Amino acid sequence: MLVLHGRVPEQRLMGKTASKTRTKVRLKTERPRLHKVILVNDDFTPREFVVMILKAEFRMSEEQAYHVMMTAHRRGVCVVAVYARDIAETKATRATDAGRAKGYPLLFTTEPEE
Ligand code: TYC
Repeated sequence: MLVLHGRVPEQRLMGKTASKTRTKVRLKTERPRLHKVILVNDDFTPREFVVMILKAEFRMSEEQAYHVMMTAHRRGVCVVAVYARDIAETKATRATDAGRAKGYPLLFTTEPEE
């Protein structure tokens, strides 16, 4: 009886044309990316209204909200906060809708971090 020891070459076992698909095992589970909520400036929404929305939807103090509003006012946009994707989207939608309900073009967008 012939006993083979050690590694038999893959080509020999599978024939000349057959090939094996090797799927890499992922040992690491990456955390889902956080998403930024971004406040966008416009020329119509009153400053106090923006501050009120930031306090209500993003649980900011008057001072934090004023600072974020003024940053968007001066630079065009300001990152408000970061959250898991659905939370970021829900808050951005609720805050944008609150402006729309008053006839303002106030806009909050979201984007993934890095
Ligand atoms: N630019 C607005 C004004 O002068 C105020 C404002 C600030 C509006 C930030 C939107 O994201 C905003 N009334």
